[in-house]
Amino acid sequence: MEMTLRWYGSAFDTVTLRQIRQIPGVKGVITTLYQKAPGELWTREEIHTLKEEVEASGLKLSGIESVNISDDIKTAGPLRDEHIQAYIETLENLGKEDIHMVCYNFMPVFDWTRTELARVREDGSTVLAYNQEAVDRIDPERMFESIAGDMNGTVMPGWEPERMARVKELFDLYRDIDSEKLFENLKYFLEAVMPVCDKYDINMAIHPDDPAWSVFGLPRIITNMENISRMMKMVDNPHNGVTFCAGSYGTNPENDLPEMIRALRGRIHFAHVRNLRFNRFCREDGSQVTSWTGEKIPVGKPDFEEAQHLSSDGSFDMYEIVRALHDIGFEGPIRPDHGRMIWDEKGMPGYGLYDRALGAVYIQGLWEAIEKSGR
Ligand code: CS2
Ligand code: MN
Repeated sequence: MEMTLRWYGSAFDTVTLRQIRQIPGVKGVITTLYQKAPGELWTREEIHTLKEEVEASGLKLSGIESVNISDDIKTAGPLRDEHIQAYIETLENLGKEDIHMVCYNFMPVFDWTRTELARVREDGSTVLAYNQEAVDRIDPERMFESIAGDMNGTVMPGWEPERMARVKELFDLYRDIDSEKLFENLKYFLEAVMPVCDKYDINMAIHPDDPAWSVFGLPRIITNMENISRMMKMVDNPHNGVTFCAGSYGTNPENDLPEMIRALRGRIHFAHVRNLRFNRFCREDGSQVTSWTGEKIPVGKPDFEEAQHLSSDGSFDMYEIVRALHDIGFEGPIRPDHGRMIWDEKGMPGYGLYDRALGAVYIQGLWEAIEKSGR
């Protein structure tokens, strides 16, 4: 594995490359041209400038998160082919700049969904949290307003104010899109980009839907092993792989994360490792769930909050997650995912410096122990 941190670029991030460079063991960043609208072409010069900036700080540009997919591509709208063409040329330009991993997602309207960006925990830190009752109560068109006040002046991925201003229109676009159609549109997109990925050895790494169930009646497809297998089989090419995001698949406690990782050997191109704590969960029929770690989760509409990376603070067994990645010989970029806001930091919720740095070091500690004990 190659330890990295996500960085949004000097114009958007509160964290600097210099700070990232000082986190023990972090060798690279996962970044993006954050100002680009989905569907827009990334020129080779723009990519080159970004890469130079990263390299000047002593870090590697380890991959892109994300080259976002436009709503026209997701819904087979009138600009689909034009946007796919721009995507192909963007991949070509990335390939020419020696960048070989691209994370993206296929979630309709919203990227990840949380109802709180700053839930206060017992230690005074704040975290992102999700409460199903709050989702059921809220008018989806007001979702952005309800959390915007806690963004600390940052622009959060997938929640760009320009897009959110058109949220009603976006919902209309997806009116006739069910999961079958979304799968079809994903297939169309993947088939179109695979040749350029083959040519430049670019790994496409789809990010799961978060939470791993349908929200506001919108279809969500990248949620469990069955659906990932379907996605990989429908365009059967090793460059068509996944971002294994523990915190996103893990929102459904029935997703056995280590087992999924083992089943995905060779197709995980990028890993996001974080922990969360379930406060309540139940299946759609109201029944109780025992999670893959053996935890019997109190029954109720889902409520979870993000936790420290440490196993002891959340519901996941982080040792088992890291061990599974180690066992499949995972060599790609890995990053701590959302961190808590601690030590009075003000930054993008989930993407401050301190707690993610702690996460990066903890994951490396687990990795070293697993490696040495296996010898
Ligand atoms: C999220 C997303 O879990 C995560 O990493 O913060 O913003 C994610 O990066 C995107 O959905 C990937 O395209
Ligand atoms: Mn993630």
